[in-house]
Amino acid sequence: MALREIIIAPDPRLKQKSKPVKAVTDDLRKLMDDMLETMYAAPGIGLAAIQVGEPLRVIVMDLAKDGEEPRPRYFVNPEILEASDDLATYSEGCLSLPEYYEDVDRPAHVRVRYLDYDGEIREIEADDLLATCLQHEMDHLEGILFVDHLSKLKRSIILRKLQKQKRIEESV
Ligand code: K1U
Ligand code: ZN
Repeated sequence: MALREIIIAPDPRLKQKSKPVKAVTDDLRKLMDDMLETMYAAPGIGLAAIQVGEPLRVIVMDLAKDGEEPRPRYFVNPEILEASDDLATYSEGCLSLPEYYEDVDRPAHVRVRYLDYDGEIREIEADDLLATCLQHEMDHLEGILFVDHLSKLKRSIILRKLQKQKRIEESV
């Protein structure tokens, strides 16, 4: 396994739409292993392949709490089959927008079809943090960041601060 660099916004790579995976191969499993290691190291609870520069429809996630057994989850080519009308609000963060957290409203419940680590078709009924995290990561596959759900003003403040931070880091 290897750590990959996480792309920080603003970056045009994060705005691209990821491509469906044709087959779950050993190379893809290697990417998922690297993504999981990168996510644990960050630390985070989810990661989309585009955040490490791979425009593929692949997500890894682990929502286990501190002290619980790790529970890695892998979602390849995920599709939302159903989304509830009722919404849930969660203070979201993103490893590509480090240190910013903002409330985002999303459907409280979703049913998602995907391929697992072994390429088997699965369906999952998700609510609470799992539903939020899945939708956040699936947004990444469309080139959407959680700040795109905020007002234009809030979004531009956050992205301008991140841009400034990048310039400072590039100059040292
Ligand atoms: O960048 C990402 O997509 C990962 C992101 C996932 C997420 C978090 C919260 C709501 C929706 C989606 C993160 O993991 S941000 C970091 C974070 O939430 C966290 C970090 C350490 C411990 C617990 C949580
Ligand atoms: Zn994110």
